[in-house]
Amino acid sequence: DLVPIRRALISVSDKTGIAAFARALADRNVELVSTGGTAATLAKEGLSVRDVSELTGFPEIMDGRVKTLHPSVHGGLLGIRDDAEHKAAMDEHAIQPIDLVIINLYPFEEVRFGGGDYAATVENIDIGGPAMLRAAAKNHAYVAVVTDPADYEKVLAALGENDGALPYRLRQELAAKAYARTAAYDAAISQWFAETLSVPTPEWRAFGGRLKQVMRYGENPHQEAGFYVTGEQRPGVATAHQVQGKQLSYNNINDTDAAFELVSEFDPEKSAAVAIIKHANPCGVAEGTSLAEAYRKALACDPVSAFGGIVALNRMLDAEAAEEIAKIFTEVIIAPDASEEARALIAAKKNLRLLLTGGVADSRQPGLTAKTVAGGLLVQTRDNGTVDDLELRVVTKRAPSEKEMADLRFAFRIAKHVKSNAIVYAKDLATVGIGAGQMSRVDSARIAARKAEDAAEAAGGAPLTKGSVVASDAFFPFADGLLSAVEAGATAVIQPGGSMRDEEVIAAADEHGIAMVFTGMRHFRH
Ligand code: 93A
Repeated sequence: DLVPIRRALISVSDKTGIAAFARALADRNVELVSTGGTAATLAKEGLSVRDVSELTGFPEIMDGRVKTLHPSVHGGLLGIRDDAEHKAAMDEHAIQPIDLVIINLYPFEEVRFGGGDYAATVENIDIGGPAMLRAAAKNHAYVAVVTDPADYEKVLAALGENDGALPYRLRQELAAKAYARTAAYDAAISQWFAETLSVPTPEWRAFGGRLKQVMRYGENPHQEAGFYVTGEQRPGVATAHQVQGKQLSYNNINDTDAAFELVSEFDPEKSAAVAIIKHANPCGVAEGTSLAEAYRKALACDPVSAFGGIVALNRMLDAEAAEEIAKIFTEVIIAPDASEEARALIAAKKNLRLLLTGGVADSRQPGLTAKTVAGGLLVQTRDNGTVDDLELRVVTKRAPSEKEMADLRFAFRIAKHVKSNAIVYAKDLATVGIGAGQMSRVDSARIAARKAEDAAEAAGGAPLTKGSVVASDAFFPFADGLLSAVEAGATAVIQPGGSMRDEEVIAAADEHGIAMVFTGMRHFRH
């Protein structure tokens, strides 16, 4: 099952490590054939390399759009070496067998996510590269295909161990990798079209990202898991730099994402914002003039749940905030950046992971999200609606005061990131009670109020819901949810509106002197 490697075709956009790899092949008397740019790179390194146009007897044309798309190349990749007819065809047309191809593709993802314009993005759709990858992978019985520079060393080691040949098992593994790459590549292209046209793609890039990390386990220890990245350059958990601490777990990644997406709703130029997340739901969020102040306010919402939580910040972590956060057990901190002093403080807590993103995400950015169901995949555009872009309509006799309005906007911003049914009490730009994930809205309202009472009791004060405002992610179907908020002490309400019983709910609000605004936008999150 060994294939001796005599001729290699090299065509790479990412030229990392290619010269050393090619040199090692040349040292094993492997003939090198290459496309224009790659051939030039290798020649500059003093390697003797044949140009692919010499092999095809045809020049590269159309700015390289057609350079390897030729029967001499594809015949050399696809020919079954011990099939009489294939051999006869190869002889008749002077097709030389290619035993090894080393290809990585035009950087479509980099150009796309790097802000390349339409024409540049289209031009970076590689056609010849994927064709060769797929051809070589199909004929893995006779050909080895390498597409990841990380595999160069492995291939050289195998050549060394097998006297210049490559074993079947390795060729199979490399073929699998080649198809994973072309699948992800085409998925990224279709995804780009879908986003450009602002419609979910019919062929979603299902699991089409690149494997970034294999987790010890998934949501539970008996489940296996991996983290795939799409290449989208959105500041967040996938692109962040981890400064310290052990590997993130599956749940950590999920929660860290929820945390950072939430603080990304807050413009760092306007205020410092902190979110503390547990099980993908916030248990405290606040804005402040400093991160430390915002953190203290966020923590006061539900200090019990915050234990072992994930903390996200919208500004550079400073020493004062680092000191505050380090006071209780925290799993992960994610922030755009961290000062030297803050890093040193965090370094003393070995197990605390610190992730730096380089910035906050754009909450208005379009995009797609996906979720699996049995036998399928649900795809939708990202919920990039923000309260800032909505026209809030006062529906009650009393209009909210300026202060109430600020808290209402704040609360609705948070409600978007709380699992439905979501009820969020807020006061002074801090959450004071959050009810999440209940099957009935009135239960969420009661839980939120009770959590506020618990927190107040622990702190020895009056429940913070007194004189608070409340946000609901979807309309109140009945007046009961609203009445429960009134009972807790809320003075103003923000909700989408649109219930058949809106009139009833508005009347109940008026009766209690409550100010209420409708957003016209719902933020379900399941
Ligand atoms: O424009 S292509 O789709 N047409 C081709 O025939 C072709 N052959 C190889 N792109 C093609 N390639 C790609 O060129 C390879 O996948 C590789 O990414 C790149 C290497 O070009 P160069 O060696 O000129 O730098």
